[in-house]
Amino acid sequence: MTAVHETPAWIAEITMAELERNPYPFYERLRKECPVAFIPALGFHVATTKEACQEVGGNSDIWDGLISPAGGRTFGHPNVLNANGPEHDELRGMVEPSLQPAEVNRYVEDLVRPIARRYVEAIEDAGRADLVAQFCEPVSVRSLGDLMGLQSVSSDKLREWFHKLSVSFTNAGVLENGDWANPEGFKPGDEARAEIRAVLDPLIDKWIVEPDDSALSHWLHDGMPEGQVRDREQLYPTVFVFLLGAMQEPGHAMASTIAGLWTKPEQFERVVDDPKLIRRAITESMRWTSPIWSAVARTNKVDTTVAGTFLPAGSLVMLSYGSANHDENDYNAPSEYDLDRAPVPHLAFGAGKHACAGSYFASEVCRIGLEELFEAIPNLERDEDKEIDFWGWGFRGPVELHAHWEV
Ligand code: V55
Repeated sequence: MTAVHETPAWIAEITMAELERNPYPFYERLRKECPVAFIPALGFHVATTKEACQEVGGNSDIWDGLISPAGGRTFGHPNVLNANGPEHDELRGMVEPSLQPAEVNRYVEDLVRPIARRYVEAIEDAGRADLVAQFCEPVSVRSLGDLMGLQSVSSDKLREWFHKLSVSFTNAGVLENGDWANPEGFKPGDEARAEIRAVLDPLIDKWIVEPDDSALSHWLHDGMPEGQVRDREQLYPTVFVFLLGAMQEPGHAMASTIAGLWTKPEQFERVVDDPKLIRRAITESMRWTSPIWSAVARTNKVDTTVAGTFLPAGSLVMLSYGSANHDENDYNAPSEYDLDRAPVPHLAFGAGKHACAGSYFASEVCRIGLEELFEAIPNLERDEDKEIDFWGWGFRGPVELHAHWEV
């Protein structure tokens, strides 16, 4: 793949480390100067405006779903993000039944509320906590873990797995010759995958002969002829997708909602006092700091031009939804968290055929988690002595979130 126009010098100087620390300044400039740009450090194009992301993400006549080379290295194929046509229909049809809103409504209160209560109870008497490690991440992984049938896997193990897979998935940097810039960065993902298989293989063996109501048991059996199950090699790549993004991102979203509200103490107060505002607070946080900031791509089946950039067939264009959600054409002062902004739809759940299958489930996990947290600890306050650092280019959220309260 070659860049068709000259890459401006400043783009050639972008490094992975800078993108991970704070991608916003680069992407602000890209939106203005070159909305679909080839980034040498990544070895592919990025689409950075809302219009370009909608055009590329939403038109499956020209564009196939694709993950980055580092994503493919981490998950293997076939996975639901990378599959297209009938193969995608099959995998999407497999994961969707338990995530349909009507189905989520049937189970989500009974599933998530006790989990959220349990993790609130574990911190409420201490008067202080890192809400990322002690609340947002555990509530996120336990909720999905129990839905999938992974009750026997501890929350800490599920957190470790998504962290390791995430390091590997976003290890996108390449050298000028196309080789990986940091091959060591795939080791954590390789370790996690081996451990996941060792833990899940016996569970799968059991579900084959004793189906139950867990999502993974349904993945094995649903839609298969009597007496047959899906081959586990067809499931594992999509299991890894779930054990990364679906485990990690509701936690990111919850933490970013709290961090966003802390930038406007008056808005924080209003949401704590009126839980009906929690949904809106979450929606604005997904726009403000999109948990899946830049993690899926598309590839074009024919030559095409987007936002003035010619893309020969077979180009890889990363959808920078976290940047699209700061597009100045759609949002005033986009870098500000504002509960009261006009509810212009965001792209945090993507677009088109590959739009997030878990958007409703994820939002409900966040809503119930924050309802329980604010109800039990209404005097929750930011620990002003601790910085709030956001980190991540592929996936983004606060690294830690220190709070204290009177007990
Ligand atoms: C995405 C979603 C994932 C994941 C990696 O960009 C990337 C979407 C739902 O999980 O693991």
